[in-house]
Amino acid sequence: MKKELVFSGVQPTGNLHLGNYLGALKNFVSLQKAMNCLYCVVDLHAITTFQNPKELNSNILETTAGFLASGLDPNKSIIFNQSSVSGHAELAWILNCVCRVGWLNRMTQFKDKAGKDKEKASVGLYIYPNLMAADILLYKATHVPVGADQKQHLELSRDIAQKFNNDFNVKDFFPLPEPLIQKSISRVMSLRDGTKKMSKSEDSDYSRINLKDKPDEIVKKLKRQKLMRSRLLKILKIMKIDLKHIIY
Ligand code: ATP
Ligand code: LTN
Repeated sequence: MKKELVFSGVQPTGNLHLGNYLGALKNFVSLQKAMNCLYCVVDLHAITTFQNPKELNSNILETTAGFLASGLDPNKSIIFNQSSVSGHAELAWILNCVCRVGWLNRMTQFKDKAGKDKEKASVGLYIYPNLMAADILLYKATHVPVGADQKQHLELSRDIAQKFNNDFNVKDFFPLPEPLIQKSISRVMSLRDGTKKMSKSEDSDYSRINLKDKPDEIVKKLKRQKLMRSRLLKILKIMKIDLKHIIY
């Protein structure tokens, strides 16, 4: 029988927000009850865009604290930092040689993050999805809880696993990992621009609700939000906030 194992990662790029919680962390917590789970703070992914070394160190600790505060239990799940296991970078190199350039060229996250001047993006940002595939395949993980924005990367991980198994004639060596994406809330949108997802690295702190925000800060942000009414109502319902608190 196939051994089931859950793996997921979160980048230490800033404050954890409502999107991270509803899209990923909430699911991490429920999965740890029934399955073996590995949850990783992916610092090697974070450095694909510039990180101040001191801030990165503190963000690694903050993200880990956010994991625990959300309900991850170190007695049930393995929680660790990516760069402490050299196998992630080693397998990523091998997978760089399996993945095709054409596959990476289709990745929409690279296009969004690299912006207009792609020539100036780091090579790391371009091959970021191969490191993500390495994270998962290193442990032969079978299930990967993520937000909807990571679906394309997960499909690429499956393609890489399949090509490796075929090229080296090792059927089933790497299991094809299954994405676990929440049905009800898989993508929480930015409070400032309803066409973009809420994200840690967006400049304006008014674009997101951080898990550490105090109630009055949350109300202040919600009063300034630019979401469609239906999206706003959905967020308010989850947060158990009455509409009257945010309408003047
Ligand atoms: P960054 O802005 O630095 O890219 P991020 O906020 O997008 O960071 P990640 O660390 O890339 O967060 O993602 C961690 C997990 O949270 C992933 O599973 C991702 O799919 C999920 N996630 C991130 N943003 C959202 C969102 N707005 N809605 C739902 N899920 C999200
Ligand atoms: N790319 C993911 C973070 C990530 C990840 C992983 C998620 C890195 N490695 C392995 C699931 C499995 C993101 O959320 N930006």
